[in-house]
Amino acid sequence: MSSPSNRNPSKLLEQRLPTYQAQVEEALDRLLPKAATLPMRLHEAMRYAVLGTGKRLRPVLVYATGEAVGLDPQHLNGPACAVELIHAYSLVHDDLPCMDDDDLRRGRPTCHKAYDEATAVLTGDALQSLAFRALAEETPGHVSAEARLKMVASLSVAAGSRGMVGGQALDLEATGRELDLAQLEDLHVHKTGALIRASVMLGALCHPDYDHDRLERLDRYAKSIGLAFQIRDDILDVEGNTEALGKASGSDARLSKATYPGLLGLAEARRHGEELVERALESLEPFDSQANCLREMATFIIERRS
Ligand code: GRG
Repeated sequence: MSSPSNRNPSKLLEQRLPTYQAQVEEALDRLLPKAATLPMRLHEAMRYAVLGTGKRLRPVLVYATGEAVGLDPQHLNGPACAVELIHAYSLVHDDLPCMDDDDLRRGRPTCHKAYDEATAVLTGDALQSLAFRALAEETPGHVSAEARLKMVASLSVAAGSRGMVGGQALDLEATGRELDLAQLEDLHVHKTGALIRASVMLGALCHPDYDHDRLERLDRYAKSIGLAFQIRDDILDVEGNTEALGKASGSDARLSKATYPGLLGLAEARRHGEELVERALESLEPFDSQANCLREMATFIIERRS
């Protein structure tokens, strides 16, 4: 693929973001069963939960990691769809009355409000299954069966009880309790960070025999931006407004959740986020300009407004 070295790096993500968002949207649209397929209400709800909205940051990370390791992002739709489907399922379940009980998500009624609770539970379940199908069947042909299995295992660990679901369990246990910084970090390394790390890893694992040291650096990058992402999310929950966020602001306070601004204060939380972005950029030092999109993603994550 073409080297971005002769482009203004600060403009790269501006170009890539809409391209990659459109690419994954089209791939998801193809992958999701049509709304007219039986059972129609379930398929309609699955399409409602996934299509037409969302920043698609995790798929963009898959594509941008592909760029960084010298792959053609056109071939990475399988892993890109897989991480977005897991993310969409987690949002549907997280919004349920038995979890955060939210009415608004991505600027629209949450899945259980637009449909009903049972349909929302099944929607999340089916999106999770579809994610693994995307990974197993839509991963580029040059990826060996062994690497494919490794990718399935990585996503499974990231999504499961040692990853995102485990983080959600810690979050539920922590509601109304005080956490120290290490406990808060542990919660978010699992709840939000695991899927962000998996997004980067799946992009890199599509490269046969990718350099071990560089894989570790990519993982360190992903770990840092995962936490920075969560810090920004906590800050936006305090400072953002419901319209811009597309979900209710102030919900952390309503649910008595431990947050970075709550623990550190807003200024220190911001500083901690910036430090994590610096750490992420340091991890990418040996990479050439093909990693510029990843570099810009790190900055975007901490500056985003929604
Ligand atoms: C219920 C199984 C289960 C897991 C829930 C990740 C998670 C665990 C719940 C999501 C709830 C939440 C708001 C977490 C904070 C960070 C986060 C994932 C924010 C939403 O991600 P964005 O900003 O959303 O990427 P869009 O809508 O742009 O895709």
